[in-house]
Amino acid sequence: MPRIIKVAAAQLGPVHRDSTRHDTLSRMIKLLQSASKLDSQLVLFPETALTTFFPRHLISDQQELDSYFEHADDLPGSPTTKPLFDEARKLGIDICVGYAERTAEGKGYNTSVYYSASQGKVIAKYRKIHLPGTVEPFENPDAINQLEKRYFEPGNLGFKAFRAPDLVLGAQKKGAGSPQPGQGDPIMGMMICNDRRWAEGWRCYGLQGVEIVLCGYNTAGWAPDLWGTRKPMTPQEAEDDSLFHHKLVMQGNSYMNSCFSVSAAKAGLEDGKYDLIGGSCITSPEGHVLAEAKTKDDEIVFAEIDLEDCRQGKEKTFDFDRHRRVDQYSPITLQTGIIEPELL
Ligand code: CDV
Repeated sequence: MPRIIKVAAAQLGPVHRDSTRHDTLSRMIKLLQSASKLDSQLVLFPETALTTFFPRHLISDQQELDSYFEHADDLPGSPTTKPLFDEARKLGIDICVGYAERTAEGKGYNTSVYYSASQGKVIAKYRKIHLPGTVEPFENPDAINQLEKRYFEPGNLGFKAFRAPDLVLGAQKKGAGSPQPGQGDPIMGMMICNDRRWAEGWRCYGLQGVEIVLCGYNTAGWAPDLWGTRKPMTPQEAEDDSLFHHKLVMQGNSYMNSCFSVSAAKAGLEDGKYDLIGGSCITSPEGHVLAEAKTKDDEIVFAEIDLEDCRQGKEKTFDFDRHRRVDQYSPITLQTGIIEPELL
């Protein structure tokens, strides 16, 4: 039976250090309204959607740093974010939003939440697990920094899939006969930016039968100190490569876990000079790009998808139950770094 759902990535153009929260929220609401005209049921916003990607800066002014974080636990009820969630509720669109979270205990996380419009509340939260970059800035004064390890703790909520209610017709519910794989409400997983490059997270979701992975990102087009300079590149070549790697991991991991993925960029020249790639896209369980951003500005990327398309991979090539050999995979959880074979 088809399980059709209309999904969208809301790509944002740059949000600058001096952009006001009011302006950014207005842009996000406008994108939501555009997505609504296409009958979107679910809209994904980028990582740290509400602010500039501040971890590129070494910020010593605590007041400025605090201004990039959400301090409230309840985003839909917090004055700085409420209008977005109110609009989502009004339009009947689920939203997934990335933001910097400051907990009551003072810890910082790079977080995203999933808000269900029909429930009128956040039903799932994810905290970024693979924090890239460094604690201290690079020695090169011209380097593009990535200070996420300085400002955030590694996520502590795991890769926990969840079901989103009221998006597909005729979903099987608890207690209505024995559970049939691929018949219930859609199974979602969230990840944030750098997480998408790590097969481990995808597999954790794959093992929960994930059907749609949502991933917001801020990905530099030019960051030689971060990525290495063994093969010198022009800024354009570096940006092309960065975009290539983004699509490679979204397509490859969607295929290997038989799921759709939606990815949303914050794109363009942020803070006047820091280039972020675009390339927000929706990919299929067979690894194809179904829709893709054409600009590096505010843009809706939309596709109507049928979750039934996940079944082929999950039941054949990637039927985990029949084909996985966990007794041979121990290095994956026992080891972090590389241990090379002994020298000859
Ligand atoms: N925000 C990110 O996590 N960015 C990383 C890179 C650029 C360090 C990414 O994987 O895209």
